[in-house]
Amino acid sequence: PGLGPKKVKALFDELGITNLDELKQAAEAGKVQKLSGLGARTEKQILEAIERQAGAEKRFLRAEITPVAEALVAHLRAVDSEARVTIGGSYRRARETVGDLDLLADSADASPLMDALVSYEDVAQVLAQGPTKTSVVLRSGLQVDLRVVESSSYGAALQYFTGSQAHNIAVRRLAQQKGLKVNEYGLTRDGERLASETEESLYEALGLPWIPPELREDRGEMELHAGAVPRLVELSDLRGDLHMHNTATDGKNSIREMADAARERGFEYICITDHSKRLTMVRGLDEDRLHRQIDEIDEINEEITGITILKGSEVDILEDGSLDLAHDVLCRLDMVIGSVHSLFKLSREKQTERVLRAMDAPTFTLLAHPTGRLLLSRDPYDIDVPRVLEHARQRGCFVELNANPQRLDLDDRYCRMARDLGVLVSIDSDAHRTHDFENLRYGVGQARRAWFEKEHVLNTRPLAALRPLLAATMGRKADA
Ligand code: DGT
Ligand code: CA
Ligand code: CA
Ligand code: ZN
Repeated sequence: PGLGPKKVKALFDELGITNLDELKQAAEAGKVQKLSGLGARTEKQILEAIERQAGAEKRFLRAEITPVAEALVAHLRAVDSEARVTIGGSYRRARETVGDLDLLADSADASPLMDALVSYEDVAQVLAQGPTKTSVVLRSGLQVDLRVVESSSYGAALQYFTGSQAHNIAVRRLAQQKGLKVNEYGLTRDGERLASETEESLYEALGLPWIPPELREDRGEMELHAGAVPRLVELSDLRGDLHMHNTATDGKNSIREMADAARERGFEYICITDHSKRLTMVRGLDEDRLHRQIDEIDEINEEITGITILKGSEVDILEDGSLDLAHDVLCRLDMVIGSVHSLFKLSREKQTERVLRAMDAPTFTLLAHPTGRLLLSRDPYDIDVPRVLEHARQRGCFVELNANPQRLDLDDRYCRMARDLGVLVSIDSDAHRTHDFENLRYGVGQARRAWFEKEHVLNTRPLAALRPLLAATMGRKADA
């Protein structure tokens, strides 16, 4: 901002600057202020603007800031035990990444809460402190805004600061159609307050049921009638986990340790799915080792109680769409996961054909992390997901919502598409250690954003109902 064509020309002609990085370096070296017509003030403004942009673009994985956010809320609650403290914004909507944290509290006296925030040990910088809003930056670079409102407008403020902006715009449009006005203080008609204390009252006054935060994206939630709001899937609905590793390849815990930890979480089953031989770096299993692992799991199942270990494999999908392991060993498994771990740069056509062909293998059960994205670091590979989902429907196999917080793949939009097609989605931890079962909560958050109810998720099925579904993908009837 503030750089007109003349200044831009001077920067280009005299310093050869063509991008932001070069501009930043030149400004930091004091070269910009020496140009005619620019000066020290402009240089300072340039540096500030670059810093703002860098800050504005930085986002955080939800999983990475969850412990931070929870600790901060606990800290504020300890200061004012009467106050309600809620995290709004994208965090409350369970978005996979979060730009900043929007905290909301109600209290007659805001200052103890504001003081507690600015003096919090993790705060690196105080941007603003006031009676209604305080903003700080934590050491990680995460910005936190705290707003304190009166109890009487808590619901309206929570609704407003939960967003999303698109949802709020739709809410405002609906209010206007009804001759009402809505803002963070409440819903009014001709200046008279109709609703503000709770979110429920606000939505009700608009003729809407309470809308779960995960749905507030202007993706159809404004058309929901009372009674039609989905009963969104919950973490406690999961009966098992179908994708995990162990010490045989790149996992850190043994099969037995994984089973014990899963049983402690109340799971009825897990499926062991180690990598296949093409992944030499992680000592992927070849046919011989997989045969032996199958025997080993049979033995462990004889010994343990309270949980069933299913036998699986995460088989690499090779370039031509064939699977990395021979048919006869795959036939001994309860399920086969297919994964793309190589050749991310194939053309859209080739990548799509590759995956469709893999799904046609007679033993194919579940497509893992279908787009290969790594949040904040790697884009998805180019693949026609709607075609893949339609193929899954025809083939009668399943797709994964990989709950590793860096993946969350399929994403919420594609999950919604799978749901609408009737393709069941498996929410899996892809655990490499027992602690990774924690991933599942982030997967469930993403699933809720896709309007998933329990029935849309494969691994909410009890084992007895799961077995025939898995068996059918492998062309056989369930074992008795
Ligand atoms: P983020 O932080 O980028 O992950 O996403 P949000 O959704 O948390 O966005 P943020 O922090 O800018 O604002 C929090 C909520 O406050 C947002 O979801 C809706 C509401 N809000 C903020 N600014 C505006 C605005 O200018 N217009 C409207 N309608 N709503 C706003
Ligand atoms: Ca935010
Ligand atoms: Ca914010
Ligand atoms: Zn895996």
